[in-house]
Amino acid sequence: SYNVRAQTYVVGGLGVTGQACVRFLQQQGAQVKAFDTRASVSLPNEIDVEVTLGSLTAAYFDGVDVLVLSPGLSPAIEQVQLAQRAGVEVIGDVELFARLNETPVIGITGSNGKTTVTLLTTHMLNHCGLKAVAAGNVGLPVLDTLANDYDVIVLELSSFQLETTSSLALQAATILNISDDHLDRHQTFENYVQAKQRIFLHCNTAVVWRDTEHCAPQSTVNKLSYYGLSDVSEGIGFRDNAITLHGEPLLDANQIQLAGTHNVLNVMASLALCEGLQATMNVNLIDAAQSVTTFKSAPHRCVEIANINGVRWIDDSKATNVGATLAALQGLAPLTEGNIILVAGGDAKGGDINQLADVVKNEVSHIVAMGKDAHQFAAMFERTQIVKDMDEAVDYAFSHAKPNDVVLLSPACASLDMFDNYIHRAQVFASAVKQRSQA
Ligand code: UMA
Ligand code: ADP
Repeated sequence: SYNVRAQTYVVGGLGVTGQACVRFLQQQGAQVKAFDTRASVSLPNEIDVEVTLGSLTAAYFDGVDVLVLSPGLSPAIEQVQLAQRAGVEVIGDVELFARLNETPVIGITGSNGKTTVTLLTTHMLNHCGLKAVAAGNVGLPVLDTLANDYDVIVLELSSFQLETTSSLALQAATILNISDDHLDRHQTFENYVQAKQRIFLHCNTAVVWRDTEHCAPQSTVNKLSYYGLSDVSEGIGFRDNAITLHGEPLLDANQIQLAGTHNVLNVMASLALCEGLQATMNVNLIDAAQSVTTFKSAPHRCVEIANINGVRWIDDSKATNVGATLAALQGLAPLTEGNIILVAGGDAKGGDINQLADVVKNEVSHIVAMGKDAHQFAAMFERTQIVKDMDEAVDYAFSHAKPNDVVLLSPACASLDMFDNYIHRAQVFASAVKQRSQA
């Protein structure tokens, strides 16, 4: 087996992942030092490690065996190039985990729905009496799961994490969907798809949405398990407003607490992932399906935060790409009597905002756009108002919304040009709405 102690490591990046790597490697008794590309980093007191900020000298990698790179850092940066030229192996924290882990793992990637499916699958498995934990991109660094005794680990994997992972064995895995995202980092759509496809490299059951492109495995897997909204006798399907398994009804769609068709698909994917685990452990799919009735959405994903004079204000700040905003508009339109006012903008990360054009024309009365790529919304849709910040956006929406309208914050963009993150963006939105409601 892989001997951590025998190697000398550099940890690249000191965010949540880098800190977990330093802690873990030191506990294992390995030699570790770390770098961060930023001018300063703040570390908790208990972490004691040699840190180099900014550029590195060529000698920095002398005697180093492995660079564990954080997902937020591109393998193309000069520090990583330096390591590669020095013959240092470059891996991510998920690869390190994969070399040491002996617990069954489920893997989930995709442009949208990862966190929802990760949390829902974990909820289902816990409900079935297994000790399951959600980890990875969802927030808990994977290495932090190794100290505990779990029956199964449910891993949310970003394209960045998959890029530096090569030996991760998965009992069941899925690419939920693929639409433009992170093109600023992956350069081309094809590279982005190839990063996601790495999830199937050592996969037992591949869970596949039967009605989409790019998501079926392009490498060999043991078993394929299909799901989708069609009425079918194989795998997971849909008939008479119910999710079916091998043609038999499993769960009435009315019992799903999450809004929108995309969430029916999320439930299906989660059920199929649980079914994929049946080869190694006892999972009762009827129990798993029943647990959906008690699952609530994570915050900032199409959640109503206020109803003021008949206008519903919805926080979908987690919509950081075009695919998520499309799903929100398509999901909300049938449930909205009045108009939808869309609050959007930020950093489009190279994604194509024009993909929203058709839905926006049919479903949206005004767009209020802010941030770096606001002009892209204005170029797509005539009734777009560009604003300087969230306060001005909420003001504008307030003065234009009529009873039965919905004001939807679903930016189709990352928040980082104006806010700390999508949570901060949601908080600024919510407090602006609250202020107006009290005025
Ligand atoms: N950074 C630098 N220099 C460094 C290190 C980091 O500039 O030396 C910057 C990065 O460019 C990035 C930020 O700091 O803007 C954070 O990067 P990081 O790699 O340190 O991130 P972590 O704090 O370790 O968090 C990461 C995931 N973040 C990213 O991949 C950007 C978290 O997912 C994840 O929860 C965590 O590991 C635990 O596994 C967040 C995310 O935004 C939710 N993910 C992206 C997404 O979902 O779209 C991929
Ligand atoms: P991720 O972790 O992939 O970002 P989340 O579950 O956090 O996914 O949801 C992110 C955004 O995508 C939210 O705006 C949510 O409403 C939307 N969304 C969730 N599931 C899907 C899906 N299956 N297809 C398209 N959009 C989705």
